[in-house]
Amino acid sequence: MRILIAEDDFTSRIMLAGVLNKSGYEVVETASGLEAWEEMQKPDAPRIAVLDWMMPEMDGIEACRRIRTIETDQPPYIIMLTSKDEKADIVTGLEAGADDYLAKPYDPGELCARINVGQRMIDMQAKLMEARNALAHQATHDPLTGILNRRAILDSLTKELSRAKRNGKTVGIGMCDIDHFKQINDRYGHQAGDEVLCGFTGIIEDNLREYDLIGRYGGEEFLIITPDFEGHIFEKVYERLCKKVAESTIHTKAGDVSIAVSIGVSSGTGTDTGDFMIDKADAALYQAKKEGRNRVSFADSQIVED
Ligand code: GH3
Ligand code: MG
Ligand code: MG
Ligand code: MG
Repeated sequence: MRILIAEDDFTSRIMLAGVLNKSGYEVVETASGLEAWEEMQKPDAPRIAVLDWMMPEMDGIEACRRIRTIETDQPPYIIMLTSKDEKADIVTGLEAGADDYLAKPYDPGELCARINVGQRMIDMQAKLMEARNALAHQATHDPLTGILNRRAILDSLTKELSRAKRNGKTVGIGMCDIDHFKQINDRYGHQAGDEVLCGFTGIIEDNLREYDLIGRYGGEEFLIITPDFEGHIFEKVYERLCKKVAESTIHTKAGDVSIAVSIGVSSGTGTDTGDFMIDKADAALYQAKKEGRNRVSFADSQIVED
């Protein structure tokens, strides 16, 4: 763990660095508040800072105030070192954003104990952030396939439509439904069916551009969002995806499985709603199924004309 120290007095700085080095910390030494402020703005800044109160140029309080203006979800733990131990000054230090303070001359053992508290706070903060990120991931992803879930892909569609409104471009969506999927479950078992769903999303992801999106709409139905497309390319993307799925073999524990998919495609601009686009894509999907499956049907035929 790296610790930043800011101490203008040379002897005090050497002593402080010595105590911390001895306790196994890597020390970043600075001799003024300004230097400390510069160090703490770096992307890999230390997570604990021990700031002397009285320093020329910029004191510890001002450095602390500035450090607290940095927008981050990993704020550093700041300990102020002060020879002033009057109540009002302590209040000023804590109000400037310090987490703790220690009066000079300090006892090295106490300093290390307080730094350990800081370390515990930082570890706890990291665990909380990890848990928060895991929850956010769970709330937006499908547990089986790992792709976006229904809510998240619909949110993405709303976002893409508002972007289209700003830039005047078109958003395409493809509602995909695996053909005769029930038969795959019946023939190979439900677990193999699950593997096929994962294999299917893998094939699609491998063939999408990085700014295209796929989400699980429900069961064996998936929604693809293709933003910013010109009409003719737009058609080809979905045709290509449909062909790729039909050509691929998905390996499962129950054996190799071939599948096909039907896709209903619609397009919208910023003035359309997601619901309207999905209704149109659903109708096109129904058409693709009716015409024999393993094909793409377009709701807005004008977009495919060059
Ligand atoms: P169609 O070509 O008309 O789409 O026929 P289909 O058999 O694909 O359609 P149907 O709606 O009759 O069946 C869909 C099946 O998908 C039924 C359901 O058990 C299965 N399914 C839905 N979710 C999952 C899942 O998470 N895992 C597995 N293994 N099967 C699923
Ligand atoms: Mg000083
Ligand atoms: Mg279905
Ligand atoms: Mg189906």
